[in-house]
Amino acid sequence: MSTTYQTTPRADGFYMPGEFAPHAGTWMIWPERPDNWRLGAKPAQKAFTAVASAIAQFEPVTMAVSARQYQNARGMLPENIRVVEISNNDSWMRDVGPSFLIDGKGGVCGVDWMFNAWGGLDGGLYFPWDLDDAVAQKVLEIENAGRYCAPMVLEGGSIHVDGEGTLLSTEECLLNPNRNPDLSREEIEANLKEYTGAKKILWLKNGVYNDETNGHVDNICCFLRPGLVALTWTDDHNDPQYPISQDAYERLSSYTDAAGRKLEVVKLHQPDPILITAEESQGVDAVDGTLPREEGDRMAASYVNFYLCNGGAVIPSFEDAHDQMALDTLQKYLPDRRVVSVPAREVLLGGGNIHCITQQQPR
Ligand code: KQY
Repeated sequence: MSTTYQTTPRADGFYMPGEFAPHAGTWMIWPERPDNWRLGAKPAQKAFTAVASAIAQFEPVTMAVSARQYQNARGMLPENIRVVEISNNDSWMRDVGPSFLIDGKGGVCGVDWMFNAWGGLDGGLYFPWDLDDAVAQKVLEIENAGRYCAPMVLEGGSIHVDGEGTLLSTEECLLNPNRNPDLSREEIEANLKEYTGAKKILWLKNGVYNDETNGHVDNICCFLRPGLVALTWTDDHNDPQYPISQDAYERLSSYTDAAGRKLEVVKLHQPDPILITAEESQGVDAVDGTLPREEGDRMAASYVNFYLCNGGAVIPSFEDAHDQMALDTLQKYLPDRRVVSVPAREVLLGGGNIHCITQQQPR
């Protein structure tokens, strides 16, 4: 049973913990739609299996899967991964799942944000999205967790919190008129505070170059712990990512968090530009209303799109010269975790990465 509350999380003493806090487990959704995932999603299913298996070394994983794909997913996934049937439009649990909250006294509940497929009819990535919009409620129902319905459109990948009152986001995404055209910046900030328990919102301007989510923060910057953030970076002044990361670095360096701390910024150098190949482009079904995957298009590849789990961190690798540096840097700043990398090109081809396909449920 899942109760839907008419109050707000803040009023009831709930807040969103940092991803680095202990988890009860991780939720994911199985990929299948052939107009986003090439070759009937077979390579993506293998990649998602590798991500789920990597996380399952550290904590329980649940894979939500459509009825059509249940037997296939059950057969491909290791036995220690729980498979449950949940209808969906695609496989981005970060964005369609609940933002889980805790009260510090053992209580867990979740926020069910409104979802419009990254922009609705104004630049959104597919139509319809009604099944995705219902995923958060179903997850909370399965977990017997209470539900708060937030009165605004928001994808989980557009926010990061430190669990101590600070929330990071980007203006490009959360202030985009294709999300909440009737809300002002002040009203959006007020909702963020009411539904996550944040006390201070730190705005970056843009997300990663060419990110089809309109610049989700989880691809450019995240908390490693309170006071310490990782930022995607490039030393190449001619790269379109350079001014974006430079602006983010300047803002982060000038901000203090909700506890009054200056932020320490760890730069994670991005991989060299990763372009869609002809073969990859041709493997995606062309369907009106879905974003085309064109040969030569640059994908929004970033090592910041990693996932923290109990005692571990699962980071993307791209067969790029910067892979090892990203792993070594994160291992240095996360000494109490085992950092493992998983090949992520097939996830990237669908428009996101490891963080985008996962959702933590706090303990
Ligand atoms: O990166 C994400 N959080 C989601 C990307 C969605 C892409 C849909 N094609």
